[in-house]
Amino acid sequence: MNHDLFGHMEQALITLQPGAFILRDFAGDCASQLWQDLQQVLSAAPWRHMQTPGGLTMSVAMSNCGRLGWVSDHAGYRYAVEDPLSGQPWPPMPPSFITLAESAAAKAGFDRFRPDACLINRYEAGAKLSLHQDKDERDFSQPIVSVSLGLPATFLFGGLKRTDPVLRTELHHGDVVVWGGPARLRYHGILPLKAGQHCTAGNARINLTFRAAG
Ligand code: MD6
Ligand code: FE
Repeated sequence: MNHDLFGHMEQALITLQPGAFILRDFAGDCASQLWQDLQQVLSAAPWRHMQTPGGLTMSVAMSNCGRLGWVSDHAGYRYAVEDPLSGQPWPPMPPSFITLAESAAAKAGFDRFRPDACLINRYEAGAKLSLHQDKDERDFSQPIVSVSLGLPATFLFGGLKRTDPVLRTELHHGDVVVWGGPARLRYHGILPLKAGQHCTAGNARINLTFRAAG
């Protein structure tokens, strides 16, 4: 982190690959507000382990907020306006979420990003996300903004083919990844989470991914 002459923090924009940026600690200052608002969302749309189309139970627990929510079941992956557990619309995206996502996107050069979906992932020790592409969204010209909270995890950045070489980086509480343009369809994943304790999130890593899905 850099300090300018007046002591303000300069948040570094690190280019990982063309179109993929890491904003280290970008969400650090608002993390406690995000955490508080997240509890509100989860009281309406609690954690659940979805089924893959192949019938396996995902190790990552999920929820959503915003107009659209990402769901997986025997019928496949898609965005849905209702929470299948409650039959109700997903809870609205808290203003703190929207402000953070739009300002991170703008910092990375995507100043027209207006998310309508926020997928919320919870990893406990051993939970992982296998290499995948995010391709259920309508408009690939819009980026994805990903916010990490709680325990650190190793993020895998691959290429456009599953077998391409994979880059690794550790994501910490408050780090934001903006992922768009030529990086938008790259394979990526999360290695199995290592056990630990985080002062806010306890034994878990929480990830918020914001998308313009519809
Ligand atoms: C996670 N993230 O960090 C899972 N996808 O828990 C993703 O799958 C992801 O972080 C697209 C863009 C950024 C991401
Ligand atoms: Fe993804």
